[in-house]
Amino acid sequence: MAKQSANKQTYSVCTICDIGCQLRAETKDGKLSRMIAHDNPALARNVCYKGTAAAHIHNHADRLTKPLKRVGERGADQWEEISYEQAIEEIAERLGKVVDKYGPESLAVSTSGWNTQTTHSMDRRFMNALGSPNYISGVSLCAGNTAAVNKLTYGWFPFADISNSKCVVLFGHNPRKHSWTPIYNMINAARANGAKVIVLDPRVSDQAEVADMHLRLRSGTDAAMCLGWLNVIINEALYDKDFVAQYTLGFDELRERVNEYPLERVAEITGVDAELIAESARLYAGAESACIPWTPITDMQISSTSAIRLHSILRALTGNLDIPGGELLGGFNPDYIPESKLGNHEMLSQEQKNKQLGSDTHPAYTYRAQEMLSEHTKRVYGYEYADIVMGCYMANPSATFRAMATEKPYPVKAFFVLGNNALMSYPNQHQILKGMMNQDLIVAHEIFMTPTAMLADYVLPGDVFSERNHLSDSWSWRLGLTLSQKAVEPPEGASSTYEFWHDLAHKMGFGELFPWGTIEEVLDYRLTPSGKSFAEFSAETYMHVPPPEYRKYRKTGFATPSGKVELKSSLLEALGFDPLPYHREGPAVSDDYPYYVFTGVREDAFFQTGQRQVKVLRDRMPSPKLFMHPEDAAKQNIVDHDWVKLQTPTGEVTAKVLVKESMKQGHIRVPHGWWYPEMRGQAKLAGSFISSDAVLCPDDPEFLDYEQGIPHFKGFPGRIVKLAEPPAGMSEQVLAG
Ligand SMILES: Nc1nc2c(c(=O)[nH]1)N[C@H]1C(S)=C(S)[C@@H](COP(=O)(O)OP(=O)(O)OC[C@H]3O[C@@H](n4cnc5c(=O)[nH]c(N)nc54)[C@H](O)[C@@H]3O)O[C@H]1N2
Ligand SMILES: Nc1nc2c(c(=O)[nH]1)N[C@H]1C(S)=C(S)[C@@H](COP(=O)(O)OP(=O)(O)OC[C@H]3O[C@@H](n4cnc5c(=O)[nH]c(N)nc54)[C@H](O)[C@@H]3O)O[C@H]1N2
Ligand code: SF4
Ligand SMILES: [Mo]
Repeated sequence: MAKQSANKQTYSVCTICDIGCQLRAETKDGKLSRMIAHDNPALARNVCYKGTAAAHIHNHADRLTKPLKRVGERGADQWEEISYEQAIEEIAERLGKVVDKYGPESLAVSTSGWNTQTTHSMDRRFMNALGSPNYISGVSLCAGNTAAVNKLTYGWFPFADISNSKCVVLFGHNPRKHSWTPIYNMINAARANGAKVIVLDPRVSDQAEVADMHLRLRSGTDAAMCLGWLNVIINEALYDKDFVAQYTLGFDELRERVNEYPLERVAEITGVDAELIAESARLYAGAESACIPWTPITDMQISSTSAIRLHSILRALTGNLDIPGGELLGGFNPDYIPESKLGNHEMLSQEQKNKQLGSDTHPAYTYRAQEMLSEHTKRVYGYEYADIVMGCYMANPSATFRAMATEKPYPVKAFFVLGNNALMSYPNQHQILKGMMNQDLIVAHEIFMTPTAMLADYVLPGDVFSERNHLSDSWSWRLGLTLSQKAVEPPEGASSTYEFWHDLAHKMGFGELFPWGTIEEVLDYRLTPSGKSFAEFSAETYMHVPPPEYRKYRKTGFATPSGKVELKSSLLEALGFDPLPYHREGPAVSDDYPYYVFTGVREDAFFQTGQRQVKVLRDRMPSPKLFMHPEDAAKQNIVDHDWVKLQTPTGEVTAKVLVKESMKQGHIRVPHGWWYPEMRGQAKLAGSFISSDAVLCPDDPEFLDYEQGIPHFKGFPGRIVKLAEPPAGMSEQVLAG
C-alpha cells in the first residue's frame, strides 16, 4: 500500500450526508468538540457546514442514548427505558414467534445503506441466514437502483472521473458548496482544466448559472432527451465506430429505436429547441473525454430504467467507458473483501429468493434480474455478487409496504428499520403508515426519535461516526479505502448496527455465522487481502487509492451475458420487457392540476429528512419552501412567504412560497423530508404528514416505472391552493423564517 501520510490525529469519514468527506475530529474531556477540515490541502475543501456542525449533532440533547420499549399504543410515543441486553433478548424472542407463525419472509428490513457505515452487510447476512429476501433501502431511489440498472448494460456501475474530464454533463444533478461538496470541487477542477459543462435542468440551478450550455427540459423527460442526443450522435456518425463494432451488441436495433425520436419529436416532448439539443449532443460526443456523473434525477421517474440505460448507452457509444476523464469501471477493491461477500447471498435458498416482494412485476434490482448476471460478474470481477452501493438484490419497497399493510401476497409482520426514516423516504406515506400499524414487531435503530422510530416497539440508540472505527470503500463504487477513526466513546446504551445484527444472531442461534466479536475484527478480516490489520492500516495512512487501470474490458470483456455492452438488453428481453430504451409519459397536467411538480433540490442545511432539530442548521432553513415562477405566482396572487398547499390527486403538502425567476414557468418544486421535531407530542408523528413529499405520488403498479417499480417524483401534475392563514401549530421560528 502506498504510504500517503503519517497518521497522528483522528480522521473521520463524515456520514451526515452520503458523499463521505474525510474530516478531523477534535476532542475535549472525552467529548467531540469540533469537526474540522482536512490537513491535506488537496482535501481541505471537501467540507460543508453540516460536517462542521457534527459536534452539534453528536452531542445534541435529543440524541437517543438509552434503549426504549414502547408502553403506549403504537405511535403514541410513550416509552420505558430498558437495558440493551433486555432489548436484544425480547426482540429475538418476538422475532422468533413471527417467523414461526408466518415464515422467515415475514421479516422486512429497511436501511438507507449510506448512513450507518458499520453494517458491513450484516443485515443481509442475518436475513440470508434467517431466510428473508425482503430487504429494502432508501438507495432504491438513489445511486443504488442506478447501480443495479447500469449493471444490466455493461456489468458494473462506473464512477465518473470528473476532475480529469473535458466535458461534464449534469442531468439535473446540482452539487454545490454545501451539497455533495467533493463532487462540486471536482466539477470546478474540471472547469479549471478547460472542461465544458452542460446542464439539463428545468430550473436555472446553481450549476446551470455557470454552465456552458443549459437545456431547460420539462421535468420527467430525460429519457426523451437522451434519445434525441443519440439521434444526433448516431445519424451524424459522432460515435466511436471501433468501440461500437468491437464491444457492443444491438447497435442496429438501437438505431431503429432512436430514429423513432427525430429531434422535432424530442423538442416537442422536452420543450427544448431542436437546434440546442443537436448542439449540446455534438459538444458531448465531440469532447476528448466526457462524463455523465451519476444523478438521482433519473432514479425517480416513470422512465427511470430507460433513462439510466440511456446514460449508460451514451457513455459507451462515445467511447468514454474506462478512460481517463470518462467513466471508470473500478471493480472490487483488491485490498478489501467486499461487503457483498459478507452478505452471504449464496446462503439464501432459491425458494426464498423467489419470494422477494415485487420481483414478479418489477424485477430489475431484485435477485431475479441481478442473479442473471452472477456468472458474468464472477468471470470478470472474481465474485458473483456485486452489491454496488448496496442497491442490488433488493425487494421493491412499494410491494413490501403493500404486503405489510394488506398481508398480500403473504404477511410481512416484522419490520426492522436502521438508519432510515422509512415513513417519509419512499412513495405513499399513508400506505407505509398502514403497513407499520399492522406489524407484530417493529425495531428502529436510530440516533434521534424520528417519526419512523415513534412507530416502533423497540428503539435502539445508534452510535455516530465520531464514535466508531471504519474503513470506507464507498460500497464498491469507487476504488479507494478511506479511514474513519473512533475519536470518542459512544453513550453507554448505544450500539453500532454491526453489534445489533451480531448480538441478535447469537441470541437466535446462528452466532457461528457472526464470528467477529468487534468491528475491528471485521475490519481486520476485510483487510486480509492487503496483509495488514486495521491497526496497521490506520498507523500508516488515512487513505489508500490503488492506481487506476484503464480499458480493462479489452482483457476481460464486459460482465454481461454477451460479454459486450448490451445496447439491446438480453436480460430485459428475457424478463419480458422492451430490450431497447424508450420514453414514457407520466400522468398529464390538466385544468384541475395544471403544474408539473418535482420533488428535490436538496436543502443545503440538512441531509434528507435529518437535522431539523439541530439549531445551527435549522436557523439556516427554518421552514419548508416551495418554488414558483413569478408569472405563475401572480396568476394566483401569491407573493413570497405566502403559505400554500400543493395538492395532487393522492395527497397534499403545506409549505411557504419562494417566488423565483429561476423556476421554469409551469413547474413547482416541493422539498423533501420536512417534519417538525418541535411538534413532538402536539401533532401526529411530529408533523410528518404536513409537509412531506412522500404523500404526493401514488405507487400502485401502473404508476411505477415498469422494470424497477420506481415512482414518478419528477414532473407529476399538481395544483396550488393559497392559504388564508398560516397553518396551525407552527412554531414562531417556522412562521417567521
Ligand atoms: N419521498 C422521497 N423519498 C426519498 C427521496 C425523496 O426525494 N423523496 N430521496 C431518496 C434518496 S436520494 C435517498 S439517498 C434516501 C435517503 O434515505 P435515508 O438515508 O433514510 O435518509 P434520512 O432521511 O437522512 O434518514 C437517515 C436516518 O438515519 C439516522 N442516522 C444518521 N446517522 C446514523 C447512524 O450513524 N446510525 C443510525 N442508526 N442512524 C443514523 C438519521 O437520524 C436519519 O433519521 O431517501 C430516498 N427517499
Ligand atoms: N445539502 C445536501 N446535500 C445533499 C443532500 C441533502 O439532503 N442535502 N442529499 C444528497 C443526496 S442523497 C442526493 S441523491 C443528492 C441529490 O442532489 P442533486 O443531484 O443535486 O438533486 P436535487 O437537488 O434533488 O435536484 C437537482 C436538480 O434537478 C432539477 N430537476 C427537477 N426535475 C428534473 C427532471 O425531470 N430532469 C432534470 N434533468 N432535472 C430535473 C431541479 O431543478 C434541481 O435543480 O444530493 C446529495 N447532497
Ligand atoms: S458534504 Fe458535508 S455533510 Fe456531506 S460528507 Fe462532506 S462534510 Fe459531511
Ligand atoms: Mo440520494
